[in-house]
Amino acid sequence: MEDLQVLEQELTATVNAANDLNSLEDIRVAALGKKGRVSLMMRELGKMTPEQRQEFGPALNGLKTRLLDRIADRKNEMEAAALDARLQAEKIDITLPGPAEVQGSIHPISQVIDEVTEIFAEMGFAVAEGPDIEEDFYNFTALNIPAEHPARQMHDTFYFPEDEDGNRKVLRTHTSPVQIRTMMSSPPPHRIIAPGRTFRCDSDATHTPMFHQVEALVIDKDIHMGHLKGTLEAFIKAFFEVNNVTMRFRPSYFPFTEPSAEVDIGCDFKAGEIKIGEGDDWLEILGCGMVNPRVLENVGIDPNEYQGFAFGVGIDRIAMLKYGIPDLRAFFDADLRWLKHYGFAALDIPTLSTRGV
Ligand code: 2U9
Repeated sequence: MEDLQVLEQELTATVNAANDLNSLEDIRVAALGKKGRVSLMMRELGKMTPEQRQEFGPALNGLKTRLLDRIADRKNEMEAAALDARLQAEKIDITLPGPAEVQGSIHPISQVIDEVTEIFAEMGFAVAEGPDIEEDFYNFTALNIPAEHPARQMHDTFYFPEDEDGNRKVLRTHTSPVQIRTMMSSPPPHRIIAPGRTFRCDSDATHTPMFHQVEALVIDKDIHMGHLKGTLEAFIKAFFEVNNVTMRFRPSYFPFTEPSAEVDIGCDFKAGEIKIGEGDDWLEILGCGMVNPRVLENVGIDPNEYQGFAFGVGIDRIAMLKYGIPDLRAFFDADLRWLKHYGFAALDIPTLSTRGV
């Protein structure tokens, strides 16, 4: 019987020296396989006296266990080293631009959101944000749209399944819940815009289930429709980069504003092109109104002390108008050729801040 200590040292050294999985397996078979050196020694145990067996049995078993552990450890070391090497070899710097054929650019909707934000920032408005998945209270009830109100049907809402308390969350149908959250979390005055994604279960040539809005809200003392009109005029002139704009306020109805109006701007349709600002034609551009006193009460603001105005604009629509994009659905196709045509260079500067430079 070989000296077990010497044998263990020898086998361990070969395991340590193995540098690929195949040679490690060969070493295992040569030691512990059917005809391996350790296995053959195990067979010899049968021929020994009980006293010899009592000494060699446990010693041989111990050797076998330690050798198996060492082989498993060596295998793990090799696999970890192989993974490290692969990660090093496959490392890519995602901050570098890709090849020209897959290089993107700023989407027109992002560009328009930046432009609108810039214009309102100049007028002292802060940007407010909120969740896409909303509670019924913020999306409807606080906005004077109680359960069973016909306006809920107007909104073609995407509902989530009922939770254990019987409440159903919704994909927000407008960004108005952001203003409710703002008014409930800090005292007036407020001067905010809420740009973002909105969702309605509607899809045709002029509607997509996900679309973008920007809404504005001003709450202060002695606010009246003159402030609303002046703000809208400044916004439309800056956004469409025109010096004059004619506006027409048509009476309308929204549960959250009273009185409410839809606003048309003067334009000229000539040779398939729209010239915005003046002309004999009218183009519907947004909805607005004075914040309904009931909405103020719902968020704990005294309507005798504070008043406000609000308006909402469809981002996708004004992007199409400003940049001459004919088909709404192209916004969501992720077609790089389309983006090359209509997209904007990275770091392109929104309209307003380039003025006077
Ligand atoms: C609060 C109070 C009032 C926001 C308003 C509109 C009118 C409106 C549409 C424009 C095009 C939606 O994307 S669109 O289809 N919006 O006409 N939005 S008033 O009024 C508010 C909002 C929040 C607390």
